Amino acid sequence: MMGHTVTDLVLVLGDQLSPHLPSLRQTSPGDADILMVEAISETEYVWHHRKKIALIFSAMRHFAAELEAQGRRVIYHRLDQDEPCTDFADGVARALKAGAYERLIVTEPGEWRLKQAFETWQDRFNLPVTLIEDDRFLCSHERFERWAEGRKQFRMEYFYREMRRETGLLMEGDKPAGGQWNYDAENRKPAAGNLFMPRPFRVEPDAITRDVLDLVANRFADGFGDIEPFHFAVTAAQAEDALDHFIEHALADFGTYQDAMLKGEAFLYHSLLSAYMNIGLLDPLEVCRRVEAAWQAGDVPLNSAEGYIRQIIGWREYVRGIYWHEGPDYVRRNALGASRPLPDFYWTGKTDMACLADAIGQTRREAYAHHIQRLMVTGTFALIAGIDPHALHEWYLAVYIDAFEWVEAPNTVGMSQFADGGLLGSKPYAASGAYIDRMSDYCGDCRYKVKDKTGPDSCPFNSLYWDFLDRNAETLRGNPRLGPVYRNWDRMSDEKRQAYLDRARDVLADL
Ligand code: FAD
Ligand code: DLZ
Ligand code: SF4
Repeated sequence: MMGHTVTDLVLVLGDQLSPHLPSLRQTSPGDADILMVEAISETEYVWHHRKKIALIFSAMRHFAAELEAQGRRVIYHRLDQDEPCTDFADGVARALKAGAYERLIVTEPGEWRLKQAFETWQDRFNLPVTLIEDDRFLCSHERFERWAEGRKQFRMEYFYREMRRETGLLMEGDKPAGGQWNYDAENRKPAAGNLFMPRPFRVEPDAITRDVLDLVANRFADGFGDIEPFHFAVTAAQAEDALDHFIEHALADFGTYQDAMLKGEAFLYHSLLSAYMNIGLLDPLEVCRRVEAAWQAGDVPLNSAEGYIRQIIGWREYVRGIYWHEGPDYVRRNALGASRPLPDFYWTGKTDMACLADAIGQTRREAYAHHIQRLMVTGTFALIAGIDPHALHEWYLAVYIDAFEWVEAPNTVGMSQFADGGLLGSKPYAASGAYIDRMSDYCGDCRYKVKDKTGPDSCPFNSLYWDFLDRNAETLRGNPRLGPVYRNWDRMSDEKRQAYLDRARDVLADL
């Protein structure tokens, strides 16, 4: 009989479910076993939405079955087995006890927390541990460092143009298609409800998903968010169908209504593809090529195709670069010294502010809110109310289906809360209620009055906005983009300024 020739153990994480994962490409069934672990530690590092746990477990189980069908041997630890693994190291230790592996291979994880832990394993397990760079991104660490070198401020737009040139997406020779790099000026229209609004893509749960839903319901009985209905894609083939659905039904209007919000409409013209790209079911560059092809075929306008592609090869790659460039302490930054605890209504959705109640309510139900709800409703409120950015970071990391630290943290700590002091954005996304009123239909039914500035029923955003600027004047007054705003504040009468500050004090006391 032939001896056992398997020498490598490949650990595959719950957001690495791609057949083209470098650690899978670089090993073959004959010489490597795969290890996948539903780990207690991973379900507990934040209070994850139950749909997020269910998506990851179901997608992991489906992926393991696909690997097995390709002839791979998969050691798979379930959370509902007799003695579940406490963490990844526990899973590795068990595998090393059972098999004589000579090397452990992992594609680098998406978080500093795990990267730092994995770097101790070589000594801990007395075995060579190879961390391979994750090449499912367009911009390697080295490429981002080259871009970042010598820049005092990072601006997405310049990074994005380089990614356009390097991928050739929407390029005509060395010129951007249509003559402009960015069509955002066309992308700020409010939406109105209509019967033809696209319905989100849905998959019926199969037996594997049903098992996982039962596990999550039992084990996380007090967990955050609704488990059912559960209609996410859990395989690459289903995620492909979700992409087709988006391109056919929503992409054409994506650009125009990108910033719009409508009561009771959680999804509008958004793609709902972030989670699939983040866990590996869809390849981001493939997604962009499909979007470009839809534009080339004349099916969708340029402002939508460009707007969509920019989010992926621009924002998504840019925030990832910043996350790794800035280091593990990035999530602790607090440039504005904000320290108020996160209000309970971020978890319960119970608030009279209609915009927040809607965004948080749908977050509880769907584990989803689109970008403008995250940035300009939950994000702006926390910013102007002075909420501790780390607490808010943990909230975003928990509640969204697509949340992994490499993408969530720069969006929260940097873009939304300005807690990195303006590294990522040129000014804080502070706004009064007027912005939400312009971009949504929330204010009409709200208990608060968006046109009332300082009265007892005035929209809380109105007074918190000025209170925020006043509170942070020392840090923000010198910001060139805020100069006109501070001049407005200075021109107000003392009584008016005091009325804003008094109303803000009452609003904050009520939190
Ligand atoms: P669409 O509106 O259809 O956009 C298309 C794609 O572009 C998305 O799928 C996503 O891959 C990418 N994208 C768009 N905006 C961004 C962005 N700012 N950064 C990175 N990628 C982007 N996105 C996550 O994937 N995970 C997160 O944990 C996350 N946390 C966020 C926290 C805050 C405070 C904010 C303001 C934004 C956050 N985002 C996050 C970015 C963005 O809100 C989501 O990517 C988007 O809402 C996902 O829904 P969608 O797939 O329907 O996106
Ligand atoms: C988010 C998550 C959860 C809830 N559970 C698991 C798990 O049990 N096993 C696993 O391999 N991955 C899980 N994940 C995803 C990891 O937390 C993710 O790989 C890291 O956060 C790195 O991005
Ligand atoms: Fe939100 Fe203010 Fe409008 Fe109410 S009035 S929905 S609190 S912006």
